[in-house]
Amino acid sequence: MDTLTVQEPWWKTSTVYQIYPRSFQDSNGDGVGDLPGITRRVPYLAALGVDVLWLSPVYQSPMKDNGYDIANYDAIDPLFGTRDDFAELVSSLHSHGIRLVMDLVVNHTSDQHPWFQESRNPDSPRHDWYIWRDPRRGAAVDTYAQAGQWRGDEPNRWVSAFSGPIWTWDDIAQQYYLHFFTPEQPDLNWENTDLRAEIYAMMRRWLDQGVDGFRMDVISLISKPTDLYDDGDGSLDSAIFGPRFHEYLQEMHREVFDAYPDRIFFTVGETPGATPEQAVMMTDPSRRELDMVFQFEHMVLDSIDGDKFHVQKLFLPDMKSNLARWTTSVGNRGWNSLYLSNHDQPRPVSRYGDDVNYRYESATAWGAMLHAHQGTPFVYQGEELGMGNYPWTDICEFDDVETRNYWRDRVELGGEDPARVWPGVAMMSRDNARTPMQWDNSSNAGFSRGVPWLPVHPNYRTLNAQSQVGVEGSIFEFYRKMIALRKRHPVLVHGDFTLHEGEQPTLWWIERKLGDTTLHALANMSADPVTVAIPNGQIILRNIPSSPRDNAENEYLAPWEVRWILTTPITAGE
Ligand code: TEU
Repeated sequence: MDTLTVQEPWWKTSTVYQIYPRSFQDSNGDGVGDLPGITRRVPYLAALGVDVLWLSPVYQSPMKDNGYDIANYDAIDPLFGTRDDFAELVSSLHSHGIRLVMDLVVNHTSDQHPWFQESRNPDSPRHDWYIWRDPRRGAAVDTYAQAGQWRGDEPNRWVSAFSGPIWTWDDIAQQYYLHFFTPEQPDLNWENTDLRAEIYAMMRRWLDQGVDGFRMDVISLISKPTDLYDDGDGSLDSAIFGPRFHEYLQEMHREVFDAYPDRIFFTVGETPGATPEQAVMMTDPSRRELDMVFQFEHMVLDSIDGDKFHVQKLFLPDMKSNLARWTTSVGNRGWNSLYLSNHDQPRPVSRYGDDVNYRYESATAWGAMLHAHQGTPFVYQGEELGMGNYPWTDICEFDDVETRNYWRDRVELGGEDPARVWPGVAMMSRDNARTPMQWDNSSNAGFSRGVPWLPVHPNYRTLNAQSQVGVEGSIFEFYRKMIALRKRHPVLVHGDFTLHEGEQPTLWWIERKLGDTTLHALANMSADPVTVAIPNGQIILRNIPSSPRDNAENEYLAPWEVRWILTTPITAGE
């Protein structure tokens, strides 16, 4: 093993698994997943071989955005369990060698947080902890747009991430407050020094509980741009990376992580709107900001006109070149995260693969090509089983606030043809990722003995963990093998990256090189065979069994076939 590897922080060789607690495992029959449920499944995570668990929010919350609206940063919501349940989870994870990363949601809180309640009093020292503005002078209070949502004298006409204005009037404060997401998620005012100190202290309290780091929700929005308060239109795209953003991250690093010189933490910032150049600024270790960030460019390649619910089939070369650009430009100067799915995105096997005819092949091909890039891979619960989008039939079935608001704006208020809006909503809704985890073929897929908060996918009788764990040829076993290979082959972690360009559009071919070792990852991302001269070498991962009939083994790739081929001076040319 090269010396580089030895000195590298542990998160470079890690694979992260994300759990959305509501949907993972219910233990008390209330239909919602909980902490004891997760603890029960730690051996499953250990079997998969992941190193880190990222837990979506479990803090006390009115659940207007399923926990991304926090009312008490130090309390576990009773829906999920108790502090003791949390301590038990930490100790079980650690005893299995798995680290725990918490979701840190500090761009905003819930409107039920005591800070916000105090802030509504203009005389309170906490008034300045949120962002309050007077109505626009001279503007009539009316309902000129989107009935019921706008008053007309909002400080400006910026639109929130989940539809409607970013301003909500508060009768007690007699002012508007700012919220980039729902009105129940008021934005914190990071300009306030006392507030920042309070957030850092809260983060240290979690690290003192044994937590190993944070995934930072929409961290790129914490420093508000100076023109945000001007009269005019605008959207969140222009609110990212405000003037004090890097200063705040560096201060957080000093105040929180530097307080523990003997521990190496893991931080990943969720940064919608980031470019590779900004990612390098945030993740260059010498700048002491973050370890890695989630980029979003590759998540919008299939959307039309910047509307996430208006989608077309992905043009694969766009994905290849996007991931290649991020890999080469962030590369070793900073560090990349690698993901195709999370709790906000539809299921990749349905979005990019073929969940009708080639579920196993396409799920494994996408997984293996993603993991062949340079960065830390993230697996979202159920991805390792090939779970797909839910067959929605009616808008009433959705729970997600983003989906419901979009439908309201477009169809109910906007008068658009429901038949035109529906396919994009069904394909892209965040609830596709949030249906319960499919554990076995018992009722409710073994997720809950009560009534699940979202419906279980009807395919659970055949598609479930029980039918895959330990079963050769399953998606789970493929992921397990792939995750283990990262540990054995430093080329996957450190190797230089090249994308073979100008190839057939459905062929994806990546080369990684470290010293004398070359790893070829190549896949046919379609249902039609692809003819290609496949390099000789040791096949360390493949999703199609080789067969005696396969006499043209090295000349073509079967539908959705992926191979990882290792060539060293010894194997080359064999
Ligand atoms: O998401 C932030 C974000 O950018 C969302 O607008 C995201 O793009 C959208 O969900 C995709 O359709 C984070 C969390 O991941 C999300 O679950 C929260 O709802 C949001 O922040 C507010 O906290």
